[in-house]
Amino acid sequence: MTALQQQDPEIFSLIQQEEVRQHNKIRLIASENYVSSAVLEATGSILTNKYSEGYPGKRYYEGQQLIDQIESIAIDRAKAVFGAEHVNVQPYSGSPANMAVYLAFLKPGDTILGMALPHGGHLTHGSKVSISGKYFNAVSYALNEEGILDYEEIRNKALECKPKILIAGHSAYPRILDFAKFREIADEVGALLMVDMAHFAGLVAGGVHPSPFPYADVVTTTTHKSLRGPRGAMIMCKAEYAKAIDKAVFPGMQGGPHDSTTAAIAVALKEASTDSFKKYTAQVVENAASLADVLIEKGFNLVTGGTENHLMLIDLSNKNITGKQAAKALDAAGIVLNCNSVPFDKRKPFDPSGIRLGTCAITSRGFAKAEMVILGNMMDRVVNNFEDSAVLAEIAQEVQALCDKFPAPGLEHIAK
Ligand code: DSN
Repeated sequence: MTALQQQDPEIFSLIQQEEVRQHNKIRLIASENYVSSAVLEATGSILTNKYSEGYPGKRYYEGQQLIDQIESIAIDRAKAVFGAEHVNVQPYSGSPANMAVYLAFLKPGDTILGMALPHGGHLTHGSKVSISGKYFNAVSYALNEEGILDYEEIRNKALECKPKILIAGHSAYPRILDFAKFREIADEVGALLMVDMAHFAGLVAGGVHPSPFPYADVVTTTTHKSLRGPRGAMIMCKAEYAKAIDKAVFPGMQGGPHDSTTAAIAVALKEASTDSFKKYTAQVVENAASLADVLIEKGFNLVTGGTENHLMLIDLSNKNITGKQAAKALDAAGIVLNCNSVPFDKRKPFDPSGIRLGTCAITSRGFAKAEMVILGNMMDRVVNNFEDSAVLAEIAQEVQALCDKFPAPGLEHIAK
């Protein structure tokens, strides 16, 4: 018996059931992944016992001999992987990381310009329900009719509102961003360029997506999506902004960093610098393209007509099913993703017209082209039979049989 099993069988059992769920399901939530056992081990280590306000060599509490080394290794590895001049590995997650950037450079009421939430942007890029839209004058740019970024529209908006920060980045945009264009616009209006690469950080690390680093003043990212690390975040910036960023993270936004997360970020970054990670990210993109081909062939309407990264956004308006109905039916069939607004959606965000999916997690467990064909066919069957629980149950069994052949990282002990 493990200590947890003995002391808290209720929580132990729920975690065990979640392990089985993560093994048995095809996980397509575009922001999720499977971390390695090494990342898990660091995340669950005794480093959680330590408090370390401050930065390596400049802490408020003593006993940092080893923590300083861990944080410095994480920083150095991030610099090496991304070619960043300065790195802060302490943000608790992506949202506080973005807030820290605003705190570093803005006063309440200042203007930011980011991608509209219903068009694929993130809550923290200025949505009115987020602090980013309440404390700042948040202006947003939208996509064109085809669901593609229109850089002329971004430029016009920027010339009009003169933002202090121009934000590039997204949660649900299946295309590669033109960072050079964003830089040009930022320079024209005298704005800082912030890139939130949370979704595609792993692809940048693996060299299969253009890097924002030559262009951006500040880059934020979570560490747990395509980068396959623990739940955390980093802010990377040009050296000239290092002081402002560090001061904004601590003491501006946060107290002590989560040292166990910092260690796990270091482990993930070591993994991200390997050839096998490069191959993994190439496969993520290849899998997304293969799955997109199958779905298009089945008559699914992919926003922008396809994908260039790890994710797809599907408008189901032509399929006689809402995003929520599709997501629920797919979940019942063992295929897990989220419903999502599509650009110019006529439905409400909680009950939108689309679904979003990504290939990071399934690629981590070894799915490749053949499995994308099987998966695309299964998704089509679910959508065509979403009210037939017998068909959904049959597909769930097929999903489980497929998953049994592909043990996921960290969950090898569940595989039969
Ligand atoms: N919740 C994340 C996502 O799913 O994209 C973003 O914060």
